[in-house]
Amino acid sequence: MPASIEKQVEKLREQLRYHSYQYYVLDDPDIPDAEFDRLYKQLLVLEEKHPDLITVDSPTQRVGSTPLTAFNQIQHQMPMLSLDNVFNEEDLQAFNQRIQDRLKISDEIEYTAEPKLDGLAISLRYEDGVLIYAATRGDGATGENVTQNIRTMQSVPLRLLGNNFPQVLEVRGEVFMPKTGFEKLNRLARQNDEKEFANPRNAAAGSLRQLDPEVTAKRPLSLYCYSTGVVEGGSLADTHYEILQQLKGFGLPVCNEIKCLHGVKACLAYYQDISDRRDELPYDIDGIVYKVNAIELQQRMGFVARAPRWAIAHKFPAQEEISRIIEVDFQVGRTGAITPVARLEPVFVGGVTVSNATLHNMDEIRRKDVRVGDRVIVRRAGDVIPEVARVVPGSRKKSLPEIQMLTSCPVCQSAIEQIEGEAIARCTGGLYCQAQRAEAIKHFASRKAMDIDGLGDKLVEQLVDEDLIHTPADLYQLSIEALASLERMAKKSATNLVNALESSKHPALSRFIYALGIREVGETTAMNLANEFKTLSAIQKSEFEQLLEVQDIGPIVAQHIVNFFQQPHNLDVIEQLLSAGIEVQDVKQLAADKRLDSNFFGKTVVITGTLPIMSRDEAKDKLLAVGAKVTGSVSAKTDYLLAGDKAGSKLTKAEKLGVQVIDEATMLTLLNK
Ligand code: 9MJ
Repeated sequence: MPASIEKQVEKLREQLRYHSYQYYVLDDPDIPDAEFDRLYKQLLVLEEKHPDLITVDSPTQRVGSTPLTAFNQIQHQMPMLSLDNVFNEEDLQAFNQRIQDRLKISDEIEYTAEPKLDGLAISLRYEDGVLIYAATRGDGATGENVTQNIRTMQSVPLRLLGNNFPQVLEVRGEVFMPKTGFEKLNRLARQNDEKEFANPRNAAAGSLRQLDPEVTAKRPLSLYCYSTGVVEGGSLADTHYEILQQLKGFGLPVCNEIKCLHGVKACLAYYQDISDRRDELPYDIDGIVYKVNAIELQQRMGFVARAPRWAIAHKFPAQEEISRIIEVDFQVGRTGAITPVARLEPVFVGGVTVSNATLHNMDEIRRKDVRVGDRVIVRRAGDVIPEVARVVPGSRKKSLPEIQMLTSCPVCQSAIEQIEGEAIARCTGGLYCQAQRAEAIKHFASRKAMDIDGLGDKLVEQLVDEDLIHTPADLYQLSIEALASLERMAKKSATNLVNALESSKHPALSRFIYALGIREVGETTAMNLANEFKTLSAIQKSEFEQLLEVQDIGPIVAQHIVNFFQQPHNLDVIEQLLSAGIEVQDVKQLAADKRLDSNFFGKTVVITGTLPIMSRDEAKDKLLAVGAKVTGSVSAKTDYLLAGDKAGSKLTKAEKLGVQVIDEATMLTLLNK
C-alpha cells in the first residue's frame, strides 16, 4: 500500500478530530456541517478500500456493530466519589469554617464553583491518548462498562488532542441530555405513541443503559468533565481550575460556566447568578459544586466515607414535590381566558409553600388524565407559576370522576366559548365581565378605539379599583366632582376628561366596533364590518354565514363575533352606551360607491414619518375608509409608501423595491379624484 494513502487517512482523521473539537468542546465550529460530512465520507471510502488501516480510535468507529447482552463490571482503580450537600448559606459557612479550621488558614479559601449537572457520573480511561473504556459510577467502587455507548457520543474524543497528556489519564464527568434534545426526543416519542421520559436525567440514564449502541447513537447526549481519577506517566497542574483547562486542551468538553472564586461571599453571589439564569441554561442543573482549588490543600483535607472533605454541593430547592388535589376551580383572566386551577394540600416546592397550581387548560387535563383526589407531582421552576406536572403513576386506588369544564363564566355567568382548534376556553362577556372590565375599558378608551384623551391605563385601573365604573358605559356617567375626588386628579384634568368623553360621542362605526373589544376583531376587521353592514344594528344582527362573506373574516373570527352579540350582558352595555348619548356614525351608501372608484381601493399602503397636517392615524382612517389595506412594513406587495418628515428605513426599503412613494398632499389629491 502506498505510504501516501496511510498519510491521507491520518490527515483526514486529524482534521475530523480538530473540527469535532471546535464544534463540541469549543462550541465554535469553523467549517460548515456539509464540509465535515464530506471529509468524513472521504475517510469512510478510504477505509472501505483499505480495511487494514482502520484503527479503534478512528472517527468512523463510533458505533460498534454488535449489541451487548449485558454490561460488564469495571472496578474503579480509584473510587468515584459523591458529594455532600448543603441547602442554605449557614451550612455553606459551616463547610468553609471546617476547611479553614482543618487547614489552619484564616485568609479566604480559593474555590472553583461549577454548575451541578443533573445526569450520570462517568469515568473515562485514556491510555496513550486513546479511549480504553468508559464506566458508570455504580456504587463508587464498581461500575458498568458502557464504552460502546459512550463511544457513540460525538463530544467524547476517541483520541486526545496533542501529545502532552499523561500516559494514563482517567477523567470523570457527567453525561447529560441538553433540554432541547430532551424535548425533541419526547416529541418523537409522543408522535410514535411511545412512553415519554419524565425528565432529562432519566432520558440520559435510559439512553446510556441501551444494550444496542445504535440506539444510544441516536440520543442527544453530552458530556462535561469535572475531575480526574488515576493519572500515571505524567502530571497535571496544581489547581483544579487549571487542570480543567488542561482537559479542555486535550479535547475534552468542560463547562464554560466554571469560575475561580475567593471566599463564601463570592460563592453565594455565583450561586445567585446561576440560579437566576438557570432556566436559560441549555441543560438541567440541580445546584452548584464548590471545590477547594489548590490540589495540595485538597490532599491535606482528604475524604470521609464516599465524599471529599474539600467539595460540597449547594443544592437548589427541589422543583418537584408530591401533593394531592383537593378541588379544581376555574379562574377568569383579564382577557377572559378560563384557567383550571388545582387546590392542593400545601407542599414546600421550589423554595415556597404552594397550595394552588395551574392545570393550564382542558386539553392538558385530559392529556395528563388528572382528577380531583389524585396524588400529583407539583412543579415550581424558577419564577414560573406552579403547575401540576403529572399524576403519580399507579397512585389512583379507586375510580374518580373526570374534571368537567364549566359552561358559564364563574364571574359573570356569560357563556364560555372554546373555538375549535384552540386550547383556551374564554368568557364571552367581554364588555360586562368584572374579571375583564379593566382591560375592556382601557381598550375602549384607547387612541385607535374611542380615543378618549386623558383616560390612560393608570386612571382606568384607579376608577375600577375604586368601584366607580363597571362597564365602558359607566364612563359617561362620571361627574367632574367624582373624578376630582380621586387621588392625583386635579379639577382641571377632571374637567378635561369629562370634555373628552363628551367629544368622543360621535364615533365612526368602525371605531365603535373596534372599541367593543370583540376577540380577534382588530381595526381592519372592524373597518371591513362597517363597510359591509353600514349600521351597528346590522352588525349586531349579522349571521355566521353572512360574516364569512366579509373580506378577511374566517370561521374563527365570525364565531367570536356571533358569540359576542349573543351575550345579553354585552347587548345591555351597548344599549347603555347609546342611552348615554353615543351616536355611532353609520357608513353612507354613497361612500361605498366612491370606495370602488378610489385610487386606493384594494391597494396596500404603508405610512411612515411625520406628515405635515394629519396624524398617521387620521391618514390611516382615510385610507381604510376607501378600501385600502394599511400595513406596518414595506415589502414587494406594498403599492404605496406614504412618507412624511424623518422617514427612515421604510423609505430606503421602498426606494430599493421600487415602491411608489407619495406625500400627504399627493394622497389628498388621489383621495379626491
Ligand atoms: C456535577 N454533577 O456537575 C462533581 N459535578 O466532583 C461536578 N459533580 C463531582 N463536580 C467530585 N461539577 C465528585 C463529584
